[in-house]
Amino acid sequence: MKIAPGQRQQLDFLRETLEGLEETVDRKSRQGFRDLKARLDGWAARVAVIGQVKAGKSTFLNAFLGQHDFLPSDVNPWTSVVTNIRVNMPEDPVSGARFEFFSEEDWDEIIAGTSRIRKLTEQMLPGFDTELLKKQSEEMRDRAQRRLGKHYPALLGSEHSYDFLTNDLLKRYVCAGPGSDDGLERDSLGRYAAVTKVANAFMRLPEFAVPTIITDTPGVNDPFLVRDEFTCRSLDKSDVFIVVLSAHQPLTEVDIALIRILAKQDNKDCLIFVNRIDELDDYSAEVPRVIEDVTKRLTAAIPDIAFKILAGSAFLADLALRDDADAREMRDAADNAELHAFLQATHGEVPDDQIDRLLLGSGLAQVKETLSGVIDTGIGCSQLGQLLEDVRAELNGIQFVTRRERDSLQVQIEKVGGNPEGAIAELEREIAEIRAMQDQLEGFSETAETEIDSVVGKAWAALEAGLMREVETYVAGQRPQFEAALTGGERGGTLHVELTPLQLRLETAVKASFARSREGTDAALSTCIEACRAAIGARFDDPTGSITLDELPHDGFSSTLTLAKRSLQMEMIADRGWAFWRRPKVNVAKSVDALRQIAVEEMRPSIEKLLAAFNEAQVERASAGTARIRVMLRMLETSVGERTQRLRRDKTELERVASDPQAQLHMTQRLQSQMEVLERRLLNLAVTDSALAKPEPGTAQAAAA
Ligand SMILES: Nc1nc2c(ncn2[C@@H]2O[C@H](COP(=O)(O)OP(=O)(O)OP(=O)(O)O)[C@@H](O)[C@H]2O)c(=O)[nH]1
Ligand SMILES: [Mg+2]
Repeated sequence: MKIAPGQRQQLDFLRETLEGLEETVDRKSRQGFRDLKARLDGWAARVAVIGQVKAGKSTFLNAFLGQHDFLPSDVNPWTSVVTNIRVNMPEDPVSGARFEFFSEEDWDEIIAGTSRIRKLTEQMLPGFDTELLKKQSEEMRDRAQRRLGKHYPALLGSEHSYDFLTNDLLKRYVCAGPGSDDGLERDSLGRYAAVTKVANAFMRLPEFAVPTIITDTPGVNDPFLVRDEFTCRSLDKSDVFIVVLSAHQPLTEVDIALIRILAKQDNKDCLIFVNRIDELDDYSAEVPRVIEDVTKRLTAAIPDIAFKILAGSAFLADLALRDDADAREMRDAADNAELHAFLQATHGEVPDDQIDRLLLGSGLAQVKETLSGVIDTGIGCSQLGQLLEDVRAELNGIQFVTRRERDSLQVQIEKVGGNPEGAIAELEREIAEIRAMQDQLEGFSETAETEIDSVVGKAWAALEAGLMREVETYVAGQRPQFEAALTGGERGGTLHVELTPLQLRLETAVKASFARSREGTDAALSTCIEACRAAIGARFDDPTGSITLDELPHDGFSSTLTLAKRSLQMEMIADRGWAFWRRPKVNVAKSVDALRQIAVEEMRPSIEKLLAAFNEAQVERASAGTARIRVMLRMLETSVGERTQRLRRDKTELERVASDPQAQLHMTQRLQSQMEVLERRLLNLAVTDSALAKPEPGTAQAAAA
């Protein structure tokens, strides 16, 4: 089957349209369409595979790509580096890989981010998580230095590229595991894993109809917190998530928290794959029960989203791909009565061929079909829809300019035999008027930009204060817990403070802030557009009708970046007086105060990242909006500039021909042939415009129709 054929049609349609437009328009108008084509060439469906350690993510992806043993998947070593498999990206090499290494700044960020709270941690919280993070990142750097010796400094911040990629080569960069430090060949396993930030593998697979970037991630509860950090960052870039769960241990609290955050992000789709069903005892009976259980728990935890839940076994799919002798034996073992009963119960058939039975049982085809639908009707639609809007805006701008050109030619033809001086004076007056209008429009646009800058700046500052306030309030609210722990008879010891409710409150605060910022930005933008339209209205046919604020990026905002911590651990601070024989008492006020400091310090890096992401989103929306306004102004500028030039030329021409009937005739003929060129161009543009207005195959409208 083909994955995302609908979006293929849409991509082809857009590319053909852009190429056609590039040919139709004159040289100076081409750049706009070239830029849009570059955007189109960079587009990819982005799919991330996530899940707990050893759920079978890498095995699943290998089966998905139809390449047994491509991504390292075994008990040891484990995946420790985010790996992007870039399929059918037009600008990429057809095979090979590029590995990007950590830079000095990346290390500093990880280590310095924790040193600020080191003292606090040592004083009050032995064994606190962030200490572990720091320790791990230092260990990781040391290990890298030890293993790489004199090559280490040269590697930092650089990258390695290969024309061909083998499984062993990939292992060197993306695997970690016990034994990857010492006792192994220098060249082997995980040699570069500690310094690799991200791995990119390039391939062409005909099964994928559109460019797709598939990301394999380290398990989310990877013992390496540093890696968790990078996994979270890479997730923000994906549009579809495939959460791989293990059938015999489905849906932990961590899974639910993760799915909740992912599913709540705008325009993101979340597909659940319950893997390893072959390990269940009686899977024809167990699989429906597991699916029901997962569905029930997800519906309870996240009631407003209907999840796509599928079950299968990456292992069975992998077996079907292999052709070694071991595999043959394993296939025979897996192809048992249980599998047959399962196939009969779920699919109503047991295929004759063994490979077909294994593949059907693996559930892979269903995942492909579901993913294909998700790309075709979900992300693909919305992102390419946005691009289509921008193509139309550019096209309408050019139509407008061309029409003006034609009209002015028309006027010229009429005036060649008339009164040149009067005509010139009239045209000059018109130029002055247009210039005044342009100044006015510039003014509107500047006002809007200033206003937006202020909205964005204020939103950021208010959110920062708001989030810190939430943390403080939350901690203050923990006092009863401390007191309850006391009356419960506890003396000293450790208290665990759940952060999920705090996260929820932070999320609500961020959402509300974003909504306010968006409202302010949108209001400034639409006021500007309306003012511009009113100013243009009287003098021109409105060239800006196609410009709207539809489909701007980031209608809302939420981020995976709040994931970093799930609970805080707090040592109760004891009051030890001189009477050391008494049992120590917990000092509630001091403990709450200590918790407050810890929480503030601990949450700060996450909050800073959240703020940065928030800011990026609001700035992106604002920039996209102001870019549309600039397109609008550019439409006018181009036409006005050309017109002014032409009028000057005309003046000289008119003076020359006024007294020479032969020259008059020549000029009229020349102008008429220019007119014909423009008329033809306008006709072509109109045809493209109406094609763009129709719902194309693969779009949401077409799917609905
Ligand atoms: N029986 C069975 N084993 C599986 C299945 N999927 C994966 N495995 C095995 O589980 C082990 C771990 O699989 P991986 O693909 O490395 O798991 P992962 O999720 O990528 O693990 P990390 O990268 O460490 O997070 C391997 O030995 C696989 O062969 C399955 O469907 N059934
Ligand atoms: Mg893996």
